[in-house]
Amino acid sequence: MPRFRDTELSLSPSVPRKERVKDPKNIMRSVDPAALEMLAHYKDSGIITGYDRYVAQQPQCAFGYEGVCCKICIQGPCRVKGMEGAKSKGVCGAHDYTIVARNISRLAAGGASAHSDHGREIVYTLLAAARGETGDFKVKDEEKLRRVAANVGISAEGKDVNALAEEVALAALNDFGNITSEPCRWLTSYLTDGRKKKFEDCNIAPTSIDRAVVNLLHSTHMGVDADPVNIIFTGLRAGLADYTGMHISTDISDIVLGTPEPCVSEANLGVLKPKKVNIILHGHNPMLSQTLVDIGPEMEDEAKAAGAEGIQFSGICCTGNEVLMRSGVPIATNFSSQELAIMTGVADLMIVDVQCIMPSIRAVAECFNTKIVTTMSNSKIPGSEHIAFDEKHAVESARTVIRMAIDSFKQRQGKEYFVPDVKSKVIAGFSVESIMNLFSKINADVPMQALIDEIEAGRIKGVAFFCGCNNLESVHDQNHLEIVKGLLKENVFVITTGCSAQAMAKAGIMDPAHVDELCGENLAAFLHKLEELNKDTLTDGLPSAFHVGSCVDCSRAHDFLTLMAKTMGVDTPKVPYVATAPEAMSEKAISIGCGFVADGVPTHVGTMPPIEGSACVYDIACRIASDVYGGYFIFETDYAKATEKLLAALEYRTWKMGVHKAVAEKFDAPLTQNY
Ligand code: MSK
Repeated sequence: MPRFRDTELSLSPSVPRKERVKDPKNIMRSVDPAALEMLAHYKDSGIITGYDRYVAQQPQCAFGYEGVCCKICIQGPCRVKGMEGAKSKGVCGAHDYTIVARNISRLAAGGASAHSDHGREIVYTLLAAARGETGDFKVKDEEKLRRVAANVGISAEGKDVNALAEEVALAALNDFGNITSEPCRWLTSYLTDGRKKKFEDCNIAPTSIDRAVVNLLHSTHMGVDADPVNIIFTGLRAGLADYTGMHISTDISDIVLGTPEPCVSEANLGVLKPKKVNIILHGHNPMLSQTLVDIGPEMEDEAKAAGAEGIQFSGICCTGNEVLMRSGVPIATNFSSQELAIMTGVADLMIVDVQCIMPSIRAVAECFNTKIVTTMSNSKIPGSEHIAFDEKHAVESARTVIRMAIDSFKQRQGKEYFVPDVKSKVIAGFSVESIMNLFSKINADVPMQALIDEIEAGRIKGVAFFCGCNNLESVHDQNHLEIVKGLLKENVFVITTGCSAQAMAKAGIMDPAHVDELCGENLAAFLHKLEELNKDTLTDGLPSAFHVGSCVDCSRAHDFLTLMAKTMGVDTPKVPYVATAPEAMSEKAISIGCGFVADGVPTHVGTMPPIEGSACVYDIACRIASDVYGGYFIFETDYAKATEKLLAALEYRTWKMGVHKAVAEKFDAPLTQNY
């Protein structure tokens, strides 16, 4: 057992920068068999995808890659060389550490604004529903509304459902623009006491989401904060603003659309049906897409009258995850391969909302018979059609979109298509509530104790949370799949969101049939026991990895951690829990990572953010963060090494917890809270 924290955990990635550049001639840019079939089929077609554009960008600028290119004022861009020491500075005199810290923290601000603005849109929908301004949405999960109200300290007494919903919506909006010095309610209501104190002591608890982002942009403006520790910790505050925005999104989405329960579905391009009207739902905000799915059945006859066998919805990225979790809509694919879904030739219409939508889809769609429809005022693509989402006319807009898709289906007839016959069975829909329902069959009073007992007995090594994107820099899906396989074999309980979950879904990791082959003996036994005890509600068994939702549902992963900590009677940095973003790509991945580090979690990132240009900032992220918050970053691009590092982090925590417990028992003393 590790007696001291392995210092290798926080050292530089095992693969040097030079070797991370992919061989442009190697077309094996994915491990997804459907993606590979598509790329091979269209090899000589001249159609350009993200896989080609990544190669065309090589070699990428090393200054930008390492984060030492400063464009914050217009004297720049300034490029500095950290290895040359203090003599290499920007025009204003900024060192490498100031430049790298500012650049990376600004990425966290971008991520926090994306997640939280998404949350704000959802809150306005609840507010409109509560005030009777729309008949298209209502409170679907009243129990969740009451639970959320209680969590954030709103009394439900004597209030009807709409009055309570209005109060919850207004309280959530207050977290965006609170003018007092009180920290955000959707943050502090969900933390351990230890975390609350830590964030207060370190002054990183945001008082409002908008202010945290504005404050970060101000402090990283030219000539303001030059101290890398201060800048990075301001970035962590943005990470906590991101946490707040994600939590609001998840809570309010559950209230309006329903809290997910286990469901059966499928994933990969084989879910597209040539003889049906195929509508692909892509982006992150689920409101209009869920409306489409809900009214789909009543539009089936119109589709059939047009000669189709019906309507087939499928999803990409996190809108796809949202409709999978609540309605079992199949996943077409994930981020890197979004253009390939259009290239099947059977996608009649792709409706997009916000985030992770490659602008290139419109150009690819021109080669096929696919209509691209944008829906949000802040997210338009030149040349595509726009139908503005408005919570008061959602059903009307959804009908219009479906009719456009039916028209597109008619025009597609007789045209060539190519749909790889590749798909996997998926069991998804695991909210924290639904996982606790499963666990409650083992321990009705304290459901989480069921998992803690397995960990404390050494049968399960801990929990790994997989999240984040694809990154065209890496081999599509490979890091996700290799790391999860490594951890499952070592009996680690896995929960996952985002494109990571979609990579696993496509690869069959969410098919219960593969549990015995993928999981270590102890983990498989635990899953089978849960299946047996829940067989009255689980029709198709349990998967090896639990899909807990979309990007904003990383809040569910925070809640899972907090619940573990509270059940164990410790603060989060003592919990055997790790997070990984094996193919991180977006600014949101950075803000999510900052939130997990602040929440005391060893957080692996499998693609390099622009941080290597400053040894000082690298050290703050990997070591100083650990000393202060208990959580830290692990940057490692090699999946085998990353697996080892994640396991080492779990083993260290389990070992330390065992020692502390033994001491507490021996001396009949309270369990130490040190970590
Ligand atoms: S969609 S943020 S590529 S997970 Fe949420 Fe996937 Fe990352 Fe977008």
